[in-house]
Amino acid sequence: MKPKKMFKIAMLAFIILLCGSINHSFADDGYDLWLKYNKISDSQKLSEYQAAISSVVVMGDSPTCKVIKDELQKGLSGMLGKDISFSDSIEKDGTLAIYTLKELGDEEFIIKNLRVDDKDCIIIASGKDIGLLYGTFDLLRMMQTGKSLDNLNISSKPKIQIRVLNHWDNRNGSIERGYAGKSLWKWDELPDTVDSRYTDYARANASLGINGSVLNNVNSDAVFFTTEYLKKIAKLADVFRPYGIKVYLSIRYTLPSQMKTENGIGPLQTADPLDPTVIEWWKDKAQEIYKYIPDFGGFLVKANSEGQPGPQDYDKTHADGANLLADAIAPYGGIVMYRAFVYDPDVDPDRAKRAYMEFMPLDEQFKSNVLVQAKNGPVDFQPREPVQPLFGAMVHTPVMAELQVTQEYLGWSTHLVYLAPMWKEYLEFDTYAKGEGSTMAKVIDGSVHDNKLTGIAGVSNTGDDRNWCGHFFAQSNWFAYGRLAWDHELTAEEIAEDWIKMSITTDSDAINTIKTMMMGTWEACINYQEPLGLHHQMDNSHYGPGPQISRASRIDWTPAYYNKADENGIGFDRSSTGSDFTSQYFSPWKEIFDNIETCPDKYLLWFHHVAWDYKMKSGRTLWDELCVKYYEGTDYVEQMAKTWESMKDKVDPEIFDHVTAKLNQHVIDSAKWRDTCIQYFQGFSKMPIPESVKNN
Ligand code: BDP
Repeated sequence: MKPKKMFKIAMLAFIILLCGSINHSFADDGYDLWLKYNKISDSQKLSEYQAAISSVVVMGDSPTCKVIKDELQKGLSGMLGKDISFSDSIEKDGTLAIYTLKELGDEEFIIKNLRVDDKDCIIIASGKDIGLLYGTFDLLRMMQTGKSLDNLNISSKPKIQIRVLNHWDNRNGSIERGYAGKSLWKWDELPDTVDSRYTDYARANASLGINGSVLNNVNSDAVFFTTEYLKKIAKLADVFRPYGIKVYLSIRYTLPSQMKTENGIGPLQTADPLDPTVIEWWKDKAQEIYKYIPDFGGFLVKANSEGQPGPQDYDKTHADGANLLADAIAPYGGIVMYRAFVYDPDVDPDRAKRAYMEFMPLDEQFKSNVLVQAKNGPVDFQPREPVQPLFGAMVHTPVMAELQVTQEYLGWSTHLVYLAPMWKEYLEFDTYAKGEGSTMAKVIDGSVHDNKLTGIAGVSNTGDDRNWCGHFFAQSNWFAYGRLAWDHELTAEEIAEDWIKMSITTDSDAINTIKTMMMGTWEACINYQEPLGLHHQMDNSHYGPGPQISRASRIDWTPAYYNKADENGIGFDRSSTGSDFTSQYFSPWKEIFDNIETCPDKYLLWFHHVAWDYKMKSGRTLWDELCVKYYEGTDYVEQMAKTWESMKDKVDPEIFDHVTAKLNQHVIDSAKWRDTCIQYFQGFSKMPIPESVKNN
C-alpha cells in the first residue's frame, strides 16, 4: 500500500475513533437517573465547592455509613473532579463531618456550616444513620443543582412516615400496568444470585427518601408466601436495609385455605377472618415471615375488588379483614395498608360513591396499625378526577394516598406527561374536613385528624428497561413522587427544575425551556383525552380512545357509562338530582359541585349532564368549548415536539433521539384521541367543529 493511502486510512480510523469516543462520552442511556454526578461545569462554583469540601469524616461503620461513604466517594469525586480524602477526625478546614445526634429524629437531619475544633466544617447530623444518608443525598443534590454551600442551616424531616412504592409485579416477571420492561426482581435467580441492580434501585429510592417497597402485585399470587419465596424476599430485604427500605407484600385473602405454614397449619377449609384456625394460621405465617425478615414492613391488601377474594366472601367486614392481619403482625411492629379500591355494584349504581359508602361506617373499627389506602380519585387514576371524598371524612383511621406513577391512563411510557402538577392539585385540595385549610396533604400527614400513623404510596413505573421507566422523562415522575412523599410542600416547578439539572442540563435557558414544557404536559394530556371532567374514555388497553364502547362484562368498565352522551348533552349527573355523589363532600364543595353554575369547568362533566348548547363561563357553547379543549391539547403536544427539537444541541444525543422518537408517536396518538372523541360526540351534538379551532 502506498504511504499516502496508508496515511489516509489511518486518519480515517482516527477520525472514526474520535467520533466514537465523543459520542460515547456524551451518550447517556438514562441508567444513572438523577445520580449522574457529572463534573461541575461552572468553574467558579467548582472552586467554591472544592474549597468547602476537601475531606470527609463519617463517624460510624454501620452498613448505612458504608453506603454514605460510597455515595460521597462517587458524588464528590465525580462533581469535584478530584479524589476526596476520608479521615477519622476533623483535621483541616473544608471537612464534611457526618455524625449522629440523639436529639434529632430517626429520619430527620440537619446540615450546617460550623466551626468544629477550630476548623471550618459542613456538618450533617441525624438521630440515626438513615437520616445521615438522607442528609448526604440532600447535600449532593444541592451541589448538583448549583446551590451555595455558605450559611447552610437546613433542617429537614419527612412529613409522612410510610413512603412506599407499590410494585404491581408478578411472579413470572410481567408487571401489571408496567411499561418499562419486565420486573426488576429476578425470582428464578434469587436467593443465590443477587443482581447489582437491586442496589441501584435502593440507592435511587433512598436519594428521594422512599422507605418501603411492596414487591408484588396487589392481584397477589400465593407463591410469595411460601418458605422458598420468603427466603428470596429476605435477600432483597438484606440489600435494601442499609438504604432504609423495608419490604412489604401484597397478600391474597385466601392464603390460609391455599397453603400450609412452615409449622404445618393449613391448608384450611376457610379464610374467614374471625375463624380461630384462620387467626392461628396468620399468626404462624407472620412468625415465619419475621423469622426470615426481622424488619418486614407489613401487608398491602386488595380485597373484594375486581374478583379478588376478601372478608366479605365470609360475610365479614373490611375491618374484620384488616384487623385479622393487623393482629398477626402487630407484635413485630408491622402495619396493614388496606385498600379502599372497592366498587361493588350492589352498593350503589354510581361507581364513584362506593368506596366511601363501604368504608365510612367502619371508621372506628380498625386496629391502630391499619391504614386505609385510597387512590387519589374516587374512580381510578384518571387523568383528572376530583379528590376521593374519604380523605378528610375518615377521622379515626389514617387514610394513606395511593398515587399512580406508572402512566396507566396517561399514555403509558410513550406520552411525555409530568405528573407533579397533578399530584399537587390533589394534595392542595382543601377537603374542609375541619374547616378551611384541611388540605388533602394535611389529612395524609395526619395533622388534620391527629393520626399517629401516616403513609403515601406510589404505583411504581420501574422495570428492567435500561433507563428504568421506559420514557426518559418518566424518570421525573419517580423523582417527583419521592420528593413529594418527603415534603408535599415542594412545588412542581422546584421539583422539575431539580430533576432537569440533575438529569439533563445545567444550562439555564435550556432548564427554563424544558421546565415550562414539562409543566403544561398534564393539562395537555387531559385536554386531548378527557377535557372538562370527562373520565374513563379509554379503550380496553387503557391507552387509546374508546368513547363509543358501551359493552363489557361490567357496565362500569365502559366509557359510555361515564360519558352518558346523548342528543341532550354529555356528562354524568352526580348532583343531588342525579346520583348525589356531591353529598359525600364537605361544604362548601358539596354546594359548589352540586350547582352547574358554580361547578369548576375542569369537573363539569364529572358532576353534571350538560346540554350541548349550554353557555360556558367563556361564553362558548359546551360543544365549542369541548372542541377548543381537544385542540388545545393536541396543539400543545405539537408545540412540545418543536420545543424539544430546539434543544438538540443542548442535551445528550442519545436522550435527544430517544425523546424525539417518543414525541413523534405522542403527536400521532394525541390527534387520534382528539379526532376519535370529537367525531363520536359529534354524532350526538350534531354541531360543527368551530372553524376557529380547526384553522388554528
Ligand atoms: C386498575 C388497573 C388494574 C389494577 C387495579 C387496582 O387497571 O390493573 O389491578 O386498578 O388498582 O386501574 O387494583
